[in-house]
Amino acid sequence: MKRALFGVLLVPAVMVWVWACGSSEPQGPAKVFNLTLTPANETPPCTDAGVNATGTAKVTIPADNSSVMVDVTYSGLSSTVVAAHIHAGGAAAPGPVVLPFPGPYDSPFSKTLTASDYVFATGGPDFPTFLSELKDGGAGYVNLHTTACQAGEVRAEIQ
Ligand SMILES: [Cu+2]
Repeated sequence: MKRALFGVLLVPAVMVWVWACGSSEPQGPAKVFNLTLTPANETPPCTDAGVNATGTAKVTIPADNSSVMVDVTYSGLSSTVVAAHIHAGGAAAPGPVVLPFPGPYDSPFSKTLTASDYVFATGGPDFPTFLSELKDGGAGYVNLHTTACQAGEVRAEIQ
């Protein structure tokens, strides 16, 4: 009787322990976003943007939130790409740069960013938590900056 009771209590205890450990590190399934970068997504749009400016960004975040891979293509931009980033924030407003991509930026380019590339926004989450928020959508955006559009020429919210 005592032994049976112990078993009944032990099973939920183990389940709670497994659940607690699993949630102590922000993780989830891998996620892939296929985004279209457009001038209209800039806040505000750059008046000097190329009339045919466009781009794509494939953003891949693995299950363990250890890195984010970004594959970018673009065409029709007004001028040379001088910087490319993931910014924190929603689609409606500019947000801080949190993951600057190292150059060069010739299309197409691929970058893999890890915690050492991460620039903490004031009061912002740590790197794996930020990636977990990116997976949920609406927490950051890809932005390409050019000579003529220093504040950004094409942009896409990661969602
Ligand atoms: Cu930027």
